[in-house]
Amino acid sequence: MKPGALAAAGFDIAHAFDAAHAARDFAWLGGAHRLGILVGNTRALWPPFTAALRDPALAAEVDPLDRYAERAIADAFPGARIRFAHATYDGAFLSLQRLAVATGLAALGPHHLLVHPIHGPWFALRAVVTLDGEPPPPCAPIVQPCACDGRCEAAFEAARSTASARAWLAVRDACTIRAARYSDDQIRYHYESAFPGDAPHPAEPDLTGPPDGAGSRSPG
Ligand code: B12
Repeated sequence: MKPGALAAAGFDIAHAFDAAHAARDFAWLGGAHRLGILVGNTRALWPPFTAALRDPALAAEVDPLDRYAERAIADAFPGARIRFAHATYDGAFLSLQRLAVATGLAALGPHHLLVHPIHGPWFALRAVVTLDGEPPPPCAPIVQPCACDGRCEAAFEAARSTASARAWLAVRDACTIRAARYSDDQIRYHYESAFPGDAPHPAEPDLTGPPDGAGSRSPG
């Protein structure tokens, strides 16, 4: 495990948990490894990722951020089992948000975003890694860290009938913990690719179902 390499690549969240304990609720985690690590990022990802994008081969990928995350996380954990947030396993995404809640990384808000005591909703999950090693003691879920007046829920309800990047950004912006807000550049990358166009349109995809992958860059 090379935690320095992980942080240098911009993945500044490495939340260790007891994988054997968590596997009681998340059967897909079951296996020989006892140490689990949820890997994610905050706004710290942006400088190293944009520097890596100077590589034309990476920039030409359909989803450069997913490829970047796969390489950097595999590099940091040689030989470990890595499951990614953007990939499907047996046809389904892994419920990494629920794993983050169960292992005490963050709380789930009514807007379906995880809220971290320091970063608020301004962080992403990229992968869960399981490997040999001594896990920390099991950690209870944390209490909701934000002083929410329900504004995020109202923004979520307003956004879910649209495919508007602005409406979805308003959901995250409604959170009272906002010091770690992404840079404009990072916001543009995530939101304009996830929700192209700013007005609802009948031809736009149904947001209640999972994305079909092609052309939809990894959410962050
Ligand atoms: C599919 C998906 C979507 C779909 C949601 C479809 C749906 N009905 O679930 C769409 C394309 C709409 C979407 C949108 C966004 N997503 Co998204 N998404 C995912 C993904 C890849 C899988 C979610 C999933 O199906 N999990 C499996 C099921 C079994 O888990 P679950 O716990 O039962 O379900 C959870 C979610 O599905 C969610 N949910 C359930 N119903 C709905 C309905 C809607 C409309 C939305 C938005 C979410 C949602 O709530 C559940 C509990 O958390 C995850 C990555 C991951 N592997 O977790 C990212 C993820 C949840 N998304 C994320 C983000 C940031 C976004 C966006 C902001 C996009 C962006 N620009 O970055 C938006 C808006 C989200 C918001 N609430 O404001 C982050 C959340 C980070 C955080 N702090 O919590 C994740 C973890 C990806 C990441 N790299 O970090 N997403």
